[in-house]
Amino acid sequence: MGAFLLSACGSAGKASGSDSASVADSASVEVSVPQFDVDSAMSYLRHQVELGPRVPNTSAHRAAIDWLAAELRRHGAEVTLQPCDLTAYDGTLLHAVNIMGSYNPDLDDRLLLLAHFDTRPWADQDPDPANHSKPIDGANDGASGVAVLLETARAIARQNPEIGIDILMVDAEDYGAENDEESWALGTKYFATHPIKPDYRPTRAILLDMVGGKGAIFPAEYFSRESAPLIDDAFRRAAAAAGHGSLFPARMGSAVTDDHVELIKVGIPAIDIIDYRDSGFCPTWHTLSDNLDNIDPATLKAVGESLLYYIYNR
Ligand code: AHN
Ligand code: ZN
Repeated sequence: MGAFLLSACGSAGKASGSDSASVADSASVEVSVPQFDVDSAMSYLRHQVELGPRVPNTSAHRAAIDWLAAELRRHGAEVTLQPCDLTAYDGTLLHAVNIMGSYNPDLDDRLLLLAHFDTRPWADQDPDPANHSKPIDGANDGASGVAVLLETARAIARQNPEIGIDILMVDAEDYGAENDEESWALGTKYFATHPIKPDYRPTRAILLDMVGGKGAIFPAEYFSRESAPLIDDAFRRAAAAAGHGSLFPARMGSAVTDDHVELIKVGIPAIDIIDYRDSGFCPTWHTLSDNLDNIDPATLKAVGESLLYYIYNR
């Protein structure tokens, strides 16, 4: 993996004190970016954790599906459900549902934003082996990406970005086996190979994964750079312009098998915004410590503001 360079363009500043921040891009055109309300995002995150672990085939998982579809509808999206029965690596039949909320459904140029909403049934990375068979809260691994996307939906409902946007909550990402790459991202694999509605095809995609951790950092991800260097550059420029450049450094993190890879396999350029440190994934990853105590609202806010800047300055 080679190093890469990019230059953050311009000196865009951000006004405060109103609902919409006024920003000037490099061509000095006034572009209005709606506010990302981190308290609202946190309430979306907390609600998911309060439902209980969103493990496929449980009542908390079914409650999450109903709630996600209702929230997207409440924020004006046209909602499509994609139920699918998926066989996990251990033979378990997972009753999965992908949930998509579409904005400007008639436009052809479509940005797909996705995050998984299911949570891992086993804290198999916990330091205490006694916890390895217990389910995790998934405050970061699952709920954080969903929370940012729901708050993004709320912003889009207030201000139409005039491009096609699909917000996809994918199921059955986290029921995988450590030594089996094909056992992860089952919901997105199904989505990528079975059109959720006739003629549906996004132009590009951004995946959010573990976007609420304390001390998070989001270097570039290998398959993202291979597949979509221009999207990755543009996202990092947007983050810098929104004041969050230090969280999105222009250097390589790691190669991560994640939902975006299933989209890349079918030719959709996609990037993964994922917390990756020198020590690996966020230290709470697949442990019982992936709970509300280890969420930093400032991380959610940085990711949410960067994403909104990207959407409204494309
Ligand atoms: C693997 O562990 C193979 N991929 C990480 C994808 C993931 C799991 N993201 C969140 N949980
Ligand atoms: Zn996980």
